[in-house]
Amino acid sequence: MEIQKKAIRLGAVAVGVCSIESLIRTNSVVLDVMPAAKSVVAIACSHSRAALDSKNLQVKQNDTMATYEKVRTVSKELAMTLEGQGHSALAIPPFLPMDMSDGKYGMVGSVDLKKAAVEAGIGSYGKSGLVLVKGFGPRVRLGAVLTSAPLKPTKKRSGFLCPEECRICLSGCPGKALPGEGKVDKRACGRVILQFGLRGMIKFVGEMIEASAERKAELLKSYPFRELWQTLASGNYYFCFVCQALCPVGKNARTHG
Ligand code: B12
Repeated sequence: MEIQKKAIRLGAVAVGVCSIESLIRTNSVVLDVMPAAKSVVAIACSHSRAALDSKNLQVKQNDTMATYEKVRTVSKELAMTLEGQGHSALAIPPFLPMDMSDGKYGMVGSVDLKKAAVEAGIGSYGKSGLVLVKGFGPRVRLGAVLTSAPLKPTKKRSGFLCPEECRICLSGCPGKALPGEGKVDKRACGRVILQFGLRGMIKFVGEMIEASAERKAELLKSYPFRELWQTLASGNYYFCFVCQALCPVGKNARTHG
């Protein structure tokens, strides 16, 4: 309970605890991260609604980086607090760095943070596949701390927050990546989101290798090259936020949804 209060004091908008077994059962944790782990503290930190609603892409990207930073800071602090109490504890990366080896390709986190959030009772899956948190909907970034401390699990939420008839996220998805029922076509989503991430980089470098001297000079001055540079310099590789921004749950105020 103390650790949950601390998470809120540090700025998380939701926190809960689940057992490591609940993640092992569903293959949602890479066990060698911390074989001694007994419990998982799951947290959510909130985006700025105005930033996600803005028409300006850079504002959304900046808010995303700041929210990830918050998740990192809060989860690191919680891990250090638990270690100070004599347990082992570590913070899970909320996005990068990821395992880039063959078979994982940077697409599989060491903990499935959505699953951890749901098991810890922070929220529930929405039709978009994102976890919706009461008062914020999907406008949160998730984090987790693994610890050897035998913490008491919080109650799982049974409610489904999506309005029954709502299809806003499904029909609004620019990549047509959301067929419904929480399913996500990762390839279709990635085509839009990761256009200047690793996927964009591979395409660009491939084109560069094949290009004539004249085309090479053109490519170096092109928009994609500038955007790829910015991805590397800033660490942000997200270029779509539509499913987070459109969701009516938690869109206007903390008291809604
Ligand atoms: C790789 C990745 C992606 C990839 C692949 C997405 C995917 N579904 O795996 C791409 C690039 C496509 C992507 C897109 C986005 N992502 Co992403 N992504 C990740 C990342 C880094 C790893 C995902 C992972 O390892 N999954 C593990 C695999 C096994 O999960 P899975 O294939 O989905 O299978 C699980 C589910 O099916 C689940 N499950 C079980 N029962 C049920 C039932 C239902 C109904 C559902 C839906 C699922 C479910 O159990 C399975 C096994 O655990 C996570 C961070 C993390 N470590 O979790 C963020 C993360 C999932 N992404 C996030 C976000 C916000 C996004 C985007 C909005 C992009 C953006 N602008 O930030 C989009 C959203 C697309 C969408 N509507 O889902 C957030 C989600 C926050 C939230 N509120 O839910 C996370 C948690 C990052 C964070 N730290 O907050 N992402």
